[in-house]
Amino acid sequence: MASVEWRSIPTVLYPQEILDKAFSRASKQADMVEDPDKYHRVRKQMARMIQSSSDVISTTLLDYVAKWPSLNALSDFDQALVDAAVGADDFKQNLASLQWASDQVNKISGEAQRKILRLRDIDGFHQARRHAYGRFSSIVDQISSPIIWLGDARNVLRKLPAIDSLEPCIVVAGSPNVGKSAMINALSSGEPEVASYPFTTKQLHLGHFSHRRRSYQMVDTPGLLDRPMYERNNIEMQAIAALENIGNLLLFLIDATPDATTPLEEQLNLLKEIKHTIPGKPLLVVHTKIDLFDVIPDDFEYYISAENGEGVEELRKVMIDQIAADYVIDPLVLPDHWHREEDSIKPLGTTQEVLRRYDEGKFL
Ligand SMILES: Nc1nc2c(ncn2[C@@H]2O[C@H](COP(=O)(O)OP(=O)(O)OP(=O)(O)O)[C@@H](O)[C@H]2O)c(=O)[nH]1
Ligand SMILES: [Mg+2]
Repeated sequence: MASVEWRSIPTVLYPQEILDKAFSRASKQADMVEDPDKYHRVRKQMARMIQSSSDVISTTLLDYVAKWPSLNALSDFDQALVDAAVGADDFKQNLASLQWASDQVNKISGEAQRKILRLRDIDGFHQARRHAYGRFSSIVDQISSPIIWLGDARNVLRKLPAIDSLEPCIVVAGSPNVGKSAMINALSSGEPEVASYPFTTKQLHLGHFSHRRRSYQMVDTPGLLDRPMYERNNIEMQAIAALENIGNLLLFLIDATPDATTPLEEQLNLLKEIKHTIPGKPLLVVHTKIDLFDVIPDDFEYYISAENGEGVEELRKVMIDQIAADYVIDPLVLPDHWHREEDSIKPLGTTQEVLRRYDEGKFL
């Protein structure tokens, strides 16, 4: 399950559309009032129009507030993405103005209803209703820029990658064209998801594979970790911090073929810089496009070809082992390659715990 389902954020109506919806619903409600006495009929109709239009406006606005994810509940990574994409402060403030407007509309509606109770003439009822409508429109007008902002932000947020912060995540870095996307495709079971990053026009590949019931995510970092520090802006730095936060393992890809877009020396400089930017994160250096080599150089520790699949399964195993080694915090949860020695059987916890872990595939 993804931490945020950005795609389920509802469409945001334009301010005028909200008012139209409210007033047309209210007119229908007024038509349904039956009373042979004109005085009582008009009074009921006007009261109902005020009630019904304020209900529509306020529930529409509150529904937006409820359906938009609350920033504080998001993972650090998602918060950084939202901040990079649309600005976290704007996000909070604009949602808060919707809440404010909803409260105002309810307040005006209550006042208008009470006024109608005090009035004694048909003209007065009409006037009270018109006055309330005017005030509703003015409130909705006041939040038209937040509403329009939310509509635009929704279109940006819908394209964000949904990364599950509870599952392991492998961050793939390297200079342009080294084969990051191709590697993710080669390792993924099924079609990788293609999402947009807010800070680059490039597309981001998000791949998955599973192993022993755990889902491993792989994320591309186009335009993010592939250029020198001084060229990066704040937003990108923030995204890097977020990647650092969510990533369990960093893969640095090197294209050492003579035709590589970036000279090898520059790629190695970038590697140095990344080690410096993201210190303390497990990092594997992987040589790509191995099919273009006649002989694999001795100093290539890890290598793959997305073209013919060479090295792909070996790399997968190394990544799983590396992540598992990192995940072992509970001494009772054993790493994947753990095996029992006959003479050193350790206590494994209660039968139930053992069965549960067995069930989770931890002993398989
Ligand atoms: N021969 C060969 N070509 C490859 C291999 N992997 C990628 N390529 C080619 O290298 C080029 C770049 O591959 P991508 O996967 O798009 O590289 P990238 O690092 O994602 O590039 P950017 O996202 O632009 O930074 C493409 O033309 C691929 O076909 C490989 O294993 N062997
Ligand atoms: Mg790519």
